[in-house]
Order: sequence, then C-alpha cells, then structure tokens
Amino acid sequence: MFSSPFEASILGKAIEKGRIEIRIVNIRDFTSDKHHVVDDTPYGGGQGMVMKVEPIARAIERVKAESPSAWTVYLTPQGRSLNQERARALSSKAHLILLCGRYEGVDERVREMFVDEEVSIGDYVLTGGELAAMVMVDTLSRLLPGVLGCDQSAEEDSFSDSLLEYPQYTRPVDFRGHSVPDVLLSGNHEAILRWRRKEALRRTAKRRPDLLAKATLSETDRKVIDEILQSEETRTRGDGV
Ligand code: 4GX
Repeated sequence: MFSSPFEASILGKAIEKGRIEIRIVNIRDFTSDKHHVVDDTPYGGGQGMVMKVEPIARAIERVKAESPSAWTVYLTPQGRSLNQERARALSSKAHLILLCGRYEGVDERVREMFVDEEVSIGDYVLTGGELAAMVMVDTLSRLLPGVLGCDQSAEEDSFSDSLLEYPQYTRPVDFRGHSVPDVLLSGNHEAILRWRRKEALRRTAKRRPDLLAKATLSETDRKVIDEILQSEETRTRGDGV
C-alpha cells in the first residue's frame, strides 16, 4: 500500500538522496499467536473490531528502542486538524512514528500509554490510517531542506502567508478564446507583482475569508480588499473568482 506513493517522484528521490527515511512496520509481525491476530471484539459489545494493545505496544517499543526520542502520532478523525502550521511543527521532529489504525480504532490504552499526539487529516472517514499517514509524510517531507528542487518553493506556497495562490498560466496565450491576462505578458514586473497580490487577496476573500483573518496584510492589501469587495463585478457575479 505504501510502495508506489513513496517510490514515485519527489518522495522517491528524497529517500534516494537520504533526506528522509521511511520504515514500514507491520503490526502483525508483533503478534505471538499462530494466526497473527491484531484485532478483537470490543468489551461491552457493539459492532466491529478493536485493534489489540499488545502487538501495537511491542511494535512501538521496538522502534523506540532504536530511536527513543521518536514522537508518536496516531492518525484519527478525533485528532487535532492537520494544517500548514502543524505540518511545519511536526516536520521539525527528528523521528516520527505514525500509527495507523484499522477497524473501529485502537484499544484506548494504546493512546494513553504510547501516543504523544493525535492528528486528523480532515473531517471525513477513511478505511484506515494508512492514507492519512501518507498525506503526513508527503506534506511534512516537502518542508525539509533538499526535498523540493528549490528550497524557496515550499515557503512561497499557499498558506505560508495564509493566502491562497494567484492564478497561473502558461502557453498558449489564447486557448479557445480564453486568453492570458495582458499584464502577465507586459514584462512590467511591478505590475505583475501587484496583479498577483490582488488576485491572491481576491481569491482568499471570496473563497476562504477565514484565512484572511490570519493573514499578515499591509495597508495597501486592506485597500485592495475593500476595492474588490465593493466592485460591481464581485458583488453581482457570484462566480467572480
Ligand atoms: N484523519 N481514519 C483511523 C481507525 C479509527 C476508527 C475510529 C479511531 C476511531 C483519519 C482521518 C481517518 C479512519 C484513520 C479510521 N480510529 N485519520 N481509522 N480523517 O479517517 O486521520
């Protein structure tokens, strides 16, 4: 399940270059019964199965023996939401253990005894924590030095300054009557920067007003936003962005 995402493209290269190291630990390998059972029925009854504490405990202890400072994260919709700020904080840890649960989750004692932090990648339910762990690896890795081609690109992305990105275009200039904004072809670097900032502000104001509250805005930015919000175009055409 993990091999394609981790071998392909940017993550694959990051592993090759030794910028990140990923180890997949199969909890089933830490069972002591003949059938390698990792789940059991819930005490108190109810539907579904719960992941047993012992195999998880042994798996985590094995990893921690080699890396005692590892920070253990359990992926669950009950965790605190992953965002760029949390991603940055977590990417500064030297070693993370990402615990993936299946079924109805893990025995509560796993959380009490072995989990440092619970993280959710969003308010929806996956079939298991594996995809959530891959999302974590992907988004944390690109913040590490030498993982992206250019160290700057991670910093320049959406959310680094709490604004959505401005629209991007590449060739051709005209596609079926839809053309690239003139300013981008003008060669006027200052005008281009102004246009991009305005479009980023426009998108954020229209689509994610909650982000604007967090953004660092200049006096000019605030004026531009007022203009955008007051302009006939934005008020009458709901599709303005
Ligand atoms: N962000 N899942 C965890 C097992 C489970 C079930 C019930 C606790 C209670 C998810 C998410 C996510 C699916 C991972 C259910 N754990 N993980 N799994 N959203 O949906 O992180």
